[in-house]
Amino acid sequence: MRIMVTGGLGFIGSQMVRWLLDNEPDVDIINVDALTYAGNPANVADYADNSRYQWIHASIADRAQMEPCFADKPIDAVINFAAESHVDRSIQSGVPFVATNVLGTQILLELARTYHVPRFLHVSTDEVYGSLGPNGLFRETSPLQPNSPYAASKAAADLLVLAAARTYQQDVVITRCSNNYGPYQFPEKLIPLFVTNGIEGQPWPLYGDGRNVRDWLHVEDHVRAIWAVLNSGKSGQIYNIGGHTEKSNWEIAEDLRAILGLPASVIVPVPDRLGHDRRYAMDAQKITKELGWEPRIAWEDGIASTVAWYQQHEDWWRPLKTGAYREYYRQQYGESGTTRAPSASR
Ligand code: NAD
Ligand code: TDX
Repeated sequence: MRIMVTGGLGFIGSQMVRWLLDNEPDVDIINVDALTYAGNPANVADYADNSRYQWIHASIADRAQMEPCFADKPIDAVINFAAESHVDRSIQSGVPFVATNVLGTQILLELARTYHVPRFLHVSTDEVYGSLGPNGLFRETSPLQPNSPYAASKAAADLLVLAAARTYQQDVVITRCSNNYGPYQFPEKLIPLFVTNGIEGQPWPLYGDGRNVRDWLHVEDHVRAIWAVLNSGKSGQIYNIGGHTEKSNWEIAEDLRAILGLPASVIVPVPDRLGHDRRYAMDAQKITKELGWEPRIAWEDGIASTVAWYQQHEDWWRPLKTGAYREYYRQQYGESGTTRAPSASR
């Protein structure tokens, strides 16, 4: 089976690449990745010479670059991870988010149709559903109410994928997952940012009152779910994926403080993210009932092994926190790392 993985040099896509090469001997992978700031060949360095793996440096938003990737040899499935993925960056400017997440998805859908790719799996997110109050869960039938430019671009892409199913009977499936954590996550996201700042002796900028809630899932459980949906999901369907692990950002900080042995003073409240969604929580019964998928990695084990990974892989994350990222960080959080002004990201 020849699978095109897009965004396979990022956090989740690279986990998919490594997992497939380790566990599915009949799968060959073409990894199409534009190598943005979030893409990193080091994420698949151990697999770069594998005869079943190939990386093509191309943007999904550029049809001329993408067409040869489809024309070369038949592809059995596309798994579309490629995206601009960071909410705070989308608050600075939504333009790259629309280009990759919306236009890029449409270009992929059209090429997959032209070249008769039997199945297209689109990786989406819980953020398309908007924000919950203290109770309730997102279901696949919940309305789309995205709030950030990032979430709106992901919701737009989902609608294009569903339109392709309806209009052309294209075989598509959509997965919507909650917040992932694990190794190789770019240190702009909450957990790797706090862990690496903790190791460096830097403060933890906690937005607003720190009571915003996310539902956390280990990235390995996410890629197992994607594999189940790719193989057995019903055409045209959406599958929620969640970890049954709701935690406020305060609770995350407290768990990380306990593992790293840091004082309470490491947590520094900073001004809130604009339009900050209060709570995400997934009802993932459909994928469990239909496909038998369930999360396997308990939070306590997953977070301990994740922190250990960052402790053991300073060579991976230290270079990422320099250069252009350092500039972005200064813009977001100020020189001290604690003076974040909401207007800085307007
Ligand atoms: P990431 O930012 O770590 O990686 C994105 C990858 O896509 C990078 O390798 C980047 O180089 C590549 N890319 C960006 N623009 C591209 C383009 N135009 N053409 C080709 N490649 C391009 O993101 P991630 O956290 O691994 O997320 C992967 C997918 O999963 C995204 O679609 C995201 O919306 C979705 N998702 C993420 C989470 C999460 O918690 N991280 C949760 C649910 C869904
Ligand atoms: O410095 C920080 N301080 C802080 O309090 C950062 C970076 C984040 N936060 C808060 C904001 C959120 O409530 O932590 C929570 C998690 O933030 P992010 O790691 O930026 O993730 P989130 O905005 O929830 O989005 C993530 O999950 C859904 C991914 O980045 C998306 O790609 C995915 O779709």
